[in-house]
Amino acid sequence: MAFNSHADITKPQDIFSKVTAMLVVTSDQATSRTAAQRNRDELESLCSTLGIKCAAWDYFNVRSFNSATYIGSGQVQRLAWIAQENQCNLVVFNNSISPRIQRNLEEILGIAVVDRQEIILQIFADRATTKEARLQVELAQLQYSLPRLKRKWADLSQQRGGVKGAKGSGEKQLELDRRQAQTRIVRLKREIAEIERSRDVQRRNRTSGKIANIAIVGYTNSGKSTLLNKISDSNVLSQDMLFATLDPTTRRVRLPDGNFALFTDTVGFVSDLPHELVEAFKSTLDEAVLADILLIVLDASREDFISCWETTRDVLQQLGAFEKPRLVLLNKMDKVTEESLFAINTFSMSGEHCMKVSVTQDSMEGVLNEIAGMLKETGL
Ligand SMILES: Nc1nc2c(ncn2[C@@H]2O[C@H](COP(=O)(O)OP(=O)(O)OP(=O)(O)O)[C@@H](O)[C@H]2O)c(=O)[nH]1
Ligand SMILES: [Mg+2]
Repeated sequence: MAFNSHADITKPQDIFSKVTAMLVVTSDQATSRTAAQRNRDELESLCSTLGIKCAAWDYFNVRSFNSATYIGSGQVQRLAWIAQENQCNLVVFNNSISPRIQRNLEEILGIAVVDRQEIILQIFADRATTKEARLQVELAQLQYSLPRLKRKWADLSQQRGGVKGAKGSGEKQLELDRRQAQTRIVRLKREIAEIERSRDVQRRNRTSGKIANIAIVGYTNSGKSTLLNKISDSNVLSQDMLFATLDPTTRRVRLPDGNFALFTDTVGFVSDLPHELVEAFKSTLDEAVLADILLIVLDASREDFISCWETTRDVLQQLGAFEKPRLVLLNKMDKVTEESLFAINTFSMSGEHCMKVSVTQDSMEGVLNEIAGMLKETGL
């Protein structure tokens, strides 16, 4: 049997199509209700990106983590009741859950249980169009599903219950699948490394010259591609959806002082990006590391823009790029509500180098002027 892809293992598209989900947000006492609500909203928008209908949600306060079911048996009963009342056939946890807990919950509830990480991986899988992005997503999915392979074979053994010898063959198949998955992982890593090598050559050409590199980074859906399109007359896909961009695009832009700079649009960030994805997309995320200046786009019209800022800052810190000269664009000012203005003004007075803009409404001349000034300061 040839091993094709992750889809052969858990068939996520089967799980996600035509499903009605119940969302579960867990937190400890320290998490405020507003933060839980925000987590819920983001989880719902991630789910609806995949076409999953969310019919119910609940907030579980986890005082002590239960190693078998995470939330404890009493709470599982409540979850089961709500899911049944709302005719849900999928439960989505906002936090990561271990393969063991996932299996236990599925057994008790009798419906599929997934976590936010699996939802994000599936969105990336749906979005990946180029060869590199597809390989990177497949690698991330395989690494995520390897410890979960048992789940599928446990289900199969159950269906085959009573058939003599079936359990043994299931286990053998599991071992075979594991080995095939591991071989595929090695192959994928090799192929990705090859693509990375040729990308490195291109990058070296880009960075060896005198021309400055600016990475456009930030939370997903903040307006990064819209900005690149506007300053370079390109047509990178820009849409009101999460993770529209997976591959970096670089464009040469003439600055108001007559010098040229290379602007690179990058993959968007989200809080708790699955570590398998961060690892697989390392070379794409490295665009920020290689840049001379970071242009951070923040959607200021989001009530939780401060959390988006914190996530962006954390990802950049993890990459070791946060200390680079940076300019924060507080974008979508045309959509900002009165209530958010105070938080936005507080942010802009915090000492962070930032500008209030509306990429869709304003000319980007001011932004490009600022970049030209920063380049002069850094001697580029
Ligand atoms: N109202 C308003 N909408 C904007 C503005 N800038 C961008 N948008 C909209 O925001 C949505 C997301 O824009 P994108 O440029 O695709 O965002 P992105 O950061 O590239 O997103 P990903 O690639 O998904 O990470 C689009 O529908 C844009 O039209 C703005 O200044 N005002
Ligand atoms: Mg984009």
